[in-house]
Amino acid sequence: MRFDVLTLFPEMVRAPLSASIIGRAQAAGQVTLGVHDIREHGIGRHRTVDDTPYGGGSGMVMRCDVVADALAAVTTAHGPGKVVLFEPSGRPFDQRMAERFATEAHLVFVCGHYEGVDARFAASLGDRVEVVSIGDFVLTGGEYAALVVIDAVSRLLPGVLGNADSARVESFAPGRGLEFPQYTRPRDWEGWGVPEVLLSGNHAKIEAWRDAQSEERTARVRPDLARR
Ligand code: J9Q
Repeated sequence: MRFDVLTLFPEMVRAPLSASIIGRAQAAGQVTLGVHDIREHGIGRHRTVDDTPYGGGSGMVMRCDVVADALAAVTTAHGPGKVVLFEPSGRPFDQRMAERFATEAHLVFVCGHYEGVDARFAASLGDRVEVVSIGDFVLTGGEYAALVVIDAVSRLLPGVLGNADSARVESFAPGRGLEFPQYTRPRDWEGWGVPEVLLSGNHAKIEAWRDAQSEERTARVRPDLARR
């Protein structure tokens, strides 16, 4: 799968994705990442990428012509792809969206900064763009959102997770609550033991205990998930 990221801060995106499992997926050719500096398409000697909002107000708005030129350069070089624009006003990202994105061959992420991108950019793309938010909080820009989505999508691709990383049944699968608590050695740590049932070797009892723990945790921490 190919990911292209359009950003004003390429170094924020490249380095984190070269580490760990996604780094290994790139080295193995399962994931190809292109990172592109929007400023290369900026206007004039100062490579201007933003301007003050029509109608007034605080902050700066990214110019639609600049962002559209940056996108055109990527699609000319690498073919069209589904465009994902990160904005606080987007549709909320979740595991179902990750699964849908994982069926695409090519995703192009556009990371807005300042007070976002001129609305005509998304409007001009129609069905080719999805405006996405990763949660109800304010970021300085879309770069961390792109990292979150690339991680969540990449680990769903065939072969990206090794056995040790395990694609086991997980939280956020439809109808599933939160994970049960996990323990490993040492068996006693500064007076903290491990629940006796996990040492019992009785797998039916262990499964029942884990199910009860998941249910209790989901009801307490995520009543919104418990209800569905
Ligand atoms: C671009 N706050 O916030 C939550 N999901 C995405 C965002 C975001 C932001 C600012 C700029 C994306």
